[in-house]
Amino acid sequence: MAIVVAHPNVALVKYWGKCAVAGNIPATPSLSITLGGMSTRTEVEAADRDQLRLNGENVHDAKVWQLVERMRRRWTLPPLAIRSRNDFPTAAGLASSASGFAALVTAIDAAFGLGLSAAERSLWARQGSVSAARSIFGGFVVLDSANDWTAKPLLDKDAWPLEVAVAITSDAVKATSSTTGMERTRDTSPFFNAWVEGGVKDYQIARQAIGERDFHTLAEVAEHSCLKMHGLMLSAQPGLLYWNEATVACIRQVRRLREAGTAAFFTVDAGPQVKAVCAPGEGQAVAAALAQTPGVLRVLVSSLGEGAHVA
Ligand code: 2P0
Repeated sequence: MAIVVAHPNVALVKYWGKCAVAGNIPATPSLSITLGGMSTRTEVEAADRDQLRLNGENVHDAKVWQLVERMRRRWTLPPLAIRSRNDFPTAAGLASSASGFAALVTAIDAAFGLGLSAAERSLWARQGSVSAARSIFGGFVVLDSANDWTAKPLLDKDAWPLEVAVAITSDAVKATSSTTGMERTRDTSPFFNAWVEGGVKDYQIARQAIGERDFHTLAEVAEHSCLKMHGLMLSAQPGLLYWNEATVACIRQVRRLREAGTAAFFTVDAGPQVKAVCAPGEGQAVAAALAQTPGVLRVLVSSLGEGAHVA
């Protein structure tokens, strides 16, 4: 039996699209920050049959059991009881699959003494969900083709303690899953090749900006990566639109704040929530401004968090 806590992450240079090969390999490198203020808590223990409870309900999740079956080809594992709970909305663009698969792999490793390194856990987590490879680590994390597409820590969370205000604009489960949306984008968007080509440059600029603690450059490249990804999504057939009215209002609000001198930039994932990444000490003020924005249900403020770990 093991209990593990993992946190979602938000990509500042986005992953959207897979290589057309087996193994859930992303088409571009990505870079993220792990959010300590939101958590997935997962328990794994041997049972008489496989069972999965998510947020207190019995569910079937094919991706979970595909990953477990893959691990069973490598290790002898008993039937598993998996109980997982998120303290934030599930499948709503807040990276619940990232924290979920990072927690699951870490819990299986701990429960059955597999002795995996963090890099090996990242590789297994990636096979469940690409973004999960990054949630194995805390702080600033990179995922690129080096080391077989396992993620690596880039900078410790305390070395540049950015804050993130997350504006929740809907608790609904998204209409199109990320995996489906990405397949559609790769198959139908005329912009997909340009997206893949540009991703490497964005990634290099962001890495360097983090190394130099250059907030302005990081803000520019992260907003560019985000808006380019959403432009790419819109160019699929049928087009993917994950935003609602409040998403747009929040983006405008963050732009106004930055023009007025607040060190904050926005990013949006495959859902309608807006994450405002803020310089140290700016999170509460940005959260207060986002809370006043029409359509915002509530705002969470998060500092950077640790990688997946036994509780
Ligand atoms: C990211 N997203 O880099 C991007 C930005 C959403 C937008 O990774 O198919 O759940 O399971 O590998 O990792 C969401 O996709 O997709 C995601 P799969 P995943 O954070």
